[in-house]
Amino acid sequence: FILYVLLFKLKLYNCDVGWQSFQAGCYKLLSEKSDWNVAQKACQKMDANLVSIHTLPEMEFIIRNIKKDLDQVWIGLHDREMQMDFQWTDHTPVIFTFWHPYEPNNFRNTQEDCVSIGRCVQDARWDDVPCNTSLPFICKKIMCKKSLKSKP
Ligand SMILES: [Ca+2]
Ligand SMILES: [Ca+2]
Repeated sequence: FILYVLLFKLKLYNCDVGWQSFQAGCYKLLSEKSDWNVAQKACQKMDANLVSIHTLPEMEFIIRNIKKDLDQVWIGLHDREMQMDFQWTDHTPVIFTFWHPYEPNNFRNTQEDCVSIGRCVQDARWDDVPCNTSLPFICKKIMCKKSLKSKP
């Protein structure tokens, strides 16, 4: 029990106010609609990146606690460099995907190079959409100890 309290305190200690924690990550929804590039830059200003997602529990956490009932939000996945070679903006490896069955599709041969969590509330799967679409977005940063957080 003491260990649990300790872990709980550490969690509170490690995520900044306004960020929600899950495992080693801190997550924040930015509800102001932005194109994908602006969204990524806004995350970087907060020492974060657009969210990367690596497990189903992480995906479920994001749907339940961060995305909630929003129609569609940006995540950090993109194939801007090579078509259908998707990468995360935080440079973590792509080990998990949650595509809608018909995605990614570069719909009607339009360039869809940025990835959102889908329109359907029931089926919050991933869809590639044009990067200039305006959507709310989710930033993520990895927890680190306060002492490591200060900038040079
Ligand atoms: Ca594409
Ligand atoms: Ca698509």
